[in-house]
Amino acid sequence: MARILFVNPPMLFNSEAGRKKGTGAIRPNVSVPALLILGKLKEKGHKIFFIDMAAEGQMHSKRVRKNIFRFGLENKELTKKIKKTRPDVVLVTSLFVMNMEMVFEAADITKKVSPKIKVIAGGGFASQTPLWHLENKNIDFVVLGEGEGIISRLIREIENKKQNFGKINGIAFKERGKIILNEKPGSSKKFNPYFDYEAVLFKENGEYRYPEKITRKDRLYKSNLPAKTRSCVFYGSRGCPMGCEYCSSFQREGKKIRHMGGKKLFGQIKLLHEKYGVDVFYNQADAFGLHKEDKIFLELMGKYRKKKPKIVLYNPNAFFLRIFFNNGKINKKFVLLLKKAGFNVITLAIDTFNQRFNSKMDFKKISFRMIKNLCKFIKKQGLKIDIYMMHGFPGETIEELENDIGKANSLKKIVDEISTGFLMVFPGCSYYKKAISEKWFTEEEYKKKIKEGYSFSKLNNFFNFTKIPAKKLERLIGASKI
Ligand code: B12
Ligand code: SF4
Repeated sequence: MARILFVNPPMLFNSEAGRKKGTGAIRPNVSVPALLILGKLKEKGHKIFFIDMAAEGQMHSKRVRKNIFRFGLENKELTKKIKKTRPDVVLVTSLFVMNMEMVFEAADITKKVSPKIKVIAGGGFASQTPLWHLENKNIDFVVLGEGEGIISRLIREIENKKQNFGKINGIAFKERGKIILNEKPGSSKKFNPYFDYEAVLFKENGEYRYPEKITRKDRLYKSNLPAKTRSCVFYGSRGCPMGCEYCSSFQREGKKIRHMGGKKLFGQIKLLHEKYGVDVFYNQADAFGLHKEDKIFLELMGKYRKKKPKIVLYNPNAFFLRIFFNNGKINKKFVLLLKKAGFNVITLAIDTFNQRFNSKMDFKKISFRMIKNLCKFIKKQGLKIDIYMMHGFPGETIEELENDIGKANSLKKIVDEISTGFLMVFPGCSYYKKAISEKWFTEEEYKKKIKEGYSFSKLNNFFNFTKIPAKKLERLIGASKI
């Protein structure tokens, strides 16, 4: 059996996007990949270890380049951990394009401690760009797609004297100087996960890794719970049917929602609350609220909270707006169901009021007036609202943006927060494919700009594919925030 260390690397942020040195505002969160992958490996009898460099060192920030700050444990802490745990294999999760460098650093440090340790990268971003990852000489393998189905086969093969990696689907690796890409298998049909909470939630010294004060999105999401309140995630389904052009995850996870079942999901919350003392929970599933099993989960939560009123649920990645409407009317029952289940902030993904760029909503069926009335109804229930907007779509005109911002502004008096982001083109999404094929930029230019701090939260004129001059775009968007 192998000794395996899973690394969640530090995070990089563009300081111009509001995360300045010393703020510690990186919002690390429990790694769902670590829960799933380590769960699988433990089941197979391997000795597992975990380090979350982002969460454990979240208050530690340093400038790495002009505007780029690194949040997380220093590399020497990783070196120490590797020396102490003596792994045969190091797993590094690579979810975000802007963190690519941190993944490479983790691989470099591992090989510095011992070149014999095998380094495997995986995750949404690694799956979209295996070749970029394997360009790093210290990454031996990339797992493509859902890792829990592949990882134990790969580790078994690494442990084998006569290795044949060619037979494992869903990996990319180097062989005699060549990169071999074994197409990923389709996603598993069912979602029946086992999460290893023990390994991920607690540090070696027994301390809880994810106190609520470091995981909350911002002040709006601050509950009135004590500082030591524990937080965790819940993840009940995979897949999203929406197909947004700027999304890099639905291609990977598929459009069909695979749900673990409402009862089972509720069982996770109960276990986390009763066994591990967790009170605050963040949803991480993309399509939460859409599937009938989510309604079953919410009903069960409502009943449970009568006995356990301390529990709070959040969905900081936002609910689809359309699930709040039924046949042209506000689904009041659903709002009340969320309230009873423990939500006190309703995060609404509007993205844009411009139909041209919004495939999630049909504004002929759900008008702006209806959305405004929904917000009023939610507020009447004593809940807070954070609406999420996205700007800077390819081809967007000043009139379109002004219309968008005008509408968002007229909600300002009702809602508590408007979160806005610039459209960022991620490898794997439709816009990226279009950008490469139509030569908006080259892959090399893209990588260079990432290094310079291309970010979701800061306009980069190189990636301004709208019809609006950068300065005007920035000014208009700045004025729309609360
Ligand atoms: C939770 C989440 C976060 C959390 C991350 C917490 C954490 N420690 O993981 C937080 C809040 C920190 C976060 C921040 C951001 N996020 Co985010 N986030 C997500 C979200 C909603 C879920 C990720 C997740 O847990 N998925 C569930 C797991 C099970 O799926 P998975 O990650 O793919 O993992 C599986 C496989 O990929 C693989 N795997 C994963 N890791 C590994 C490792 C190994 C070794 C192996 C073998 C396999 C493996 O196996 C896993 C199990 O099947 C995704 C959307 C999504 N659906 O993925 C966006 C997403 C990852 N985020 C995204 C973005 C853009 C951001 C932010 C920029 C947002 C912002 N405005 O600040 C920041 C970036 C922070 C930074 N600078 O690094 C984008 C990333 C796009 C990209 N290519 O870069 C995504 C894809 C959303 C989207 N649709 O665009 N995010
Ligand atoms: S709704 Fe979210 S997860 Fe679904 S396709 Fe759009 S961006 Fe991706």
